Amino acid sequence: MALEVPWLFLEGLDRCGKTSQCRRLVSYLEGQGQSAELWRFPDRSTSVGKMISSYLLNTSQLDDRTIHLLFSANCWEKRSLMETKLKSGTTLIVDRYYYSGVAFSSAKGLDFEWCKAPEMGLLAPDLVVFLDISLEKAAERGGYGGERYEQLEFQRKVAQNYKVLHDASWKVVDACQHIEDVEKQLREIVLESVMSCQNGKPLSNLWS
Ligand code: DGP
Ligand code: NA
Ligand code: NA
Repeated sequence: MALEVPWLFLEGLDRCGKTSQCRRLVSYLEGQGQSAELWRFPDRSTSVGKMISSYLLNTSQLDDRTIHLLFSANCWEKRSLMETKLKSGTTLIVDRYYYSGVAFSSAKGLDFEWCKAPEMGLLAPDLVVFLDISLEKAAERGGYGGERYEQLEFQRKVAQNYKVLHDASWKVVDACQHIEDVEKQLREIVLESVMSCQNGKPLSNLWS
């Protein structure tokens, strides 16, 4: 089945501004009369998501591979709803998706291919947008340090992993810019992808 709406996800280090930008994009699209929803991974509302949340808040401990598989399971449990939404013409703007899994879990030393394996068969998006922020700038922003991974040394490794994962299909936006300038660039990227979707694009799976 061909889709006439794009869907995309935003990736980046903690505090790069993804969440605010995702919200702004969704209201923009709705203002244009388009059906759009903001999704976010991890989705902390499910029972798997609650285990992830308590791990991130340091109130529980889990083996590195176990937590990775929970992050994957959290994507899998939303897969069929995701497909339904997309087929019904809703654009999904997703705050993190599978690249976070590889970037963060392999920062603990897990093998890249091992990390990618459980994500095979998840829906592949039309577009990955990477909000690029320097480590120092991210650390200066409010609230940093609250959760398990929000530490400079760890984020440095995550940043290196994103560089390895990065390919030519990603759009990179400089997230050190003023919030309105980031927003403007994201709108342009989304409009471009709406145009290229008008003839219908097949829905595909990872990792193809
Ligand atoms: P937030 O986006 O603020 O809800 O934070 C989620 C945190 O979890 C963030 O530090 C990135 C991290 N994360 C997201 N996906 C994965 C994953 O699949 N594996 C691991 N280890 N961490 C992840
Ligand atoms: Na976070
Ligand atoms: Na966030």
